[in-house]
Amino acid sequence: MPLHLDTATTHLVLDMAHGSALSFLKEKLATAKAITVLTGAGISADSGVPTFRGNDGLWRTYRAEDLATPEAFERDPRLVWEWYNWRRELIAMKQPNAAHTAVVELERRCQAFWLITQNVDGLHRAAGSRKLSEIHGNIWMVRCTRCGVVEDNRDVPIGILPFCHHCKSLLRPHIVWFGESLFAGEVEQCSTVLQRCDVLLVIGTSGTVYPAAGFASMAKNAGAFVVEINLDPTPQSTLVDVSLQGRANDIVPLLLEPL
Ligand code: BV8
Ligand code: ZN
Repeated sequence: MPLHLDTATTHLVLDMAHGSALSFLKEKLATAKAITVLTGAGISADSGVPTFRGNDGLWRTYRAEDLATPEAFERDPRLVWEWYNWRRELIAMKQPNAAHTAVVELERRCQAFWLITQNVDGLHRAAGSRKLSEIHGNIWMVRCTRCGVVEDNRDVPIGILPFCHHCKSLLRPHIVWFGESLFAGEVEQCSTVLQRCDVLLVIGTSGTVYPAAGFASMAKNAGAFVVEINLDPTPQSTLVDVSLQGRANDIVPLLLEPL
């Protein structure tokens, strides 16, 4: 597929085969003073973690509103815990992939680096990312519904509701559900790193869930050069400067190769 400039917008849709475009992007990243990365389920797809809205998607077997909402937990905490325990068992056997590792390398190379992930699978942390916001929470963390204590708890018993050992109240996944606000300070932290970055990489997200779905335009409006890496076009593909279509596992490491 040839490199073509869509005159209606300023974004380039380019085929990775175009070495010139690739070296342009590598140069951009190598000279950037501040880099922000936004990831979604697509970056973990190559580790074997199902995405939400793809054909093998997690929502396919379940409906988000039946499970990832405070109302669902209120109504049937056992069902919601069953779903999260099923996902925990699935994710526990997965490893970070080359895209996760490349993001860690970017953090090492760029002083003013920040990663915003929508993923709750913990694979960025497992790969070595430290400058990150897990804005939708982390599937390995639990939170007490009463005293609010948050703990890393990897052995929630299957089929039995977990209770807080401080106050004996019900524990919930420390995850942001639909209709819930992000954790205090996270949106401010995200807007700081989106407004300051020279380059924003948007990797593996369908751009459908807010507030994250608005992050690419926030960075673009603040003057960032925005690169989208996704298997398919998304609602933000026409907004970004460069749209690289392919697997994150293949593309992201390429951007870090020597110039
Ligand atoms: C909020 C935790 C303020 C669950 C998730 C009405 C009432 C209340 C709120 C709203 C409302 N209407 C709209 C809203 C806002 C709502 C929202 O955006 N809804 C959407 C559905 C319209 N947002 C919220 O509620 C947020 N809070 O707004 O607070 C507020 C509060 C009260 C009232 C009003 C406002 C909270 C949102 C957080 C929800 N929690 N996760 C869990 O994980 O168990 S969202 C869920 O979707 C995941 O976190 C996931 O990360 C996220 C986004 O999905 P993606 O990561 O993009 O994954 P997806 O499968 O969609 O796409 C994968 C992409 O990868 C695809 O593009 C695919 O092509 C690509 N891909 C696949 N393979 C590869 C690849 N790319 C590259 N390489 C590959 N190999
Ligand atoms: Zn408690």
